[in-house]
Amino acid sequence: MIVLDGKKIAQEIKKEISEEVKTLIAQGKPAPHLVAILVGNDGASETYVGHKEKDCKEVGFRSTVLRFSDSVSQEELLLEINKLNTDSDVTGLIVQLPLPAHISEEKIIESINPDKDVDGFHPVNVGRMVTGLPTFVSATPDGIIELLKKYSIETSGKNCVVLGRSNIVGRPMANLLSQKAYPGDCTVTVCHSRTRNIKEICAQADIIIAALGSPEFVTADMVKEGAVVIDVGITRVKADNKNGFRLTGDVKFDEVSVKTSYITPVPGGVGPMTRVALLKNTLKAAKLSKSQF
Ligand code: L34
Repeated sequence: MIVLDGKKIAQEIKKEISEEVKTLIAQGKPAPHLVAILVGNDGASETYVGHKEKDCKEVGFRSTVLRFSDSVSQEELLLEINKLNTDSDVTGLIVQLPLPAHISEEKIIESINPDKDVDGFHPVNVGRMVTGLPTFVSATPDGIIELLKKYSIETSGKNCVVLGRSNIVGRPMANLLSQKAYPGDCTVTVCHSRTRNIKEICAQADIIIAALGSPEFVTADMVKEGAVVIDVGITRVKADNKNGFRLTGDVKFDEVSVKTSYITPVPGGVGPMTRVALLKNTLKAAKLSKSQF
């Protein structure tokens, strides 16, 4: 069994990105600038955005976090996004999810300029991804693809089971793995809350991508000997330590890992790869941006 070291791979890719940033700057171009909108005080979102800020600094990007209280109106957010959409000093723009219930995530995502949508959530970019056109692929699926590639994991003709059908992970992941590409060329099954015989379906899988947000859902009896298991879940579960919680994946790591050929840990697996995929998209946006060239 090999533990896929997302943290290490992300570090290597960050080094490559920082070299590219140095080249841009040597050419007299501005450093890429990522703006993140953060609404409310969700502890996990604070942590993730904090990490993203630090990552930007590490590779030489500029970054700005715009904070709003959870009582902010949808109109106010839309106005801010409109300003950023046309601000030539802003390369990439993300709105950290989830948003408070009174704000429509769809409306917010649709309002982002697709050329700055480095999360790859805008329908234009999702459509381009689905049809196999160059685009910003959403960060978590892109990070997983990169991880499979770095470890040269065979995917062609494999049975892949994706657990979860969210717009930001399950659906794009299923689509990418079914595309004619490497990594890809899989036969993909998407399971969700209404799926029957989920255990039996998982037990047939060569590759399992667990993205339900349900702690330790995947148990050893659901996993075939030699399977590849990618754990996207990262739930804060109450614990008796200084934080008051521990991070728990969607996979029962101890009992599942011994059956697998490759498995991602939580933390240190998919999370750091998600963040580095965002950096790659922001660099791509900078290179494509007309206003900066
Ligand atoms: N708009 N919203 C938008 N874009 C995204 O790409 C995200 N996502 C998801 C939640 N909402 C979003 C993230 O950024 C999940 N996510 C994310 C980002 C980073 C990490 C995990 C999830 C991460 O850094 N994980 C670390 C541990 C972090 C910790 O200490 O809590 C890890 O090693 O897994």
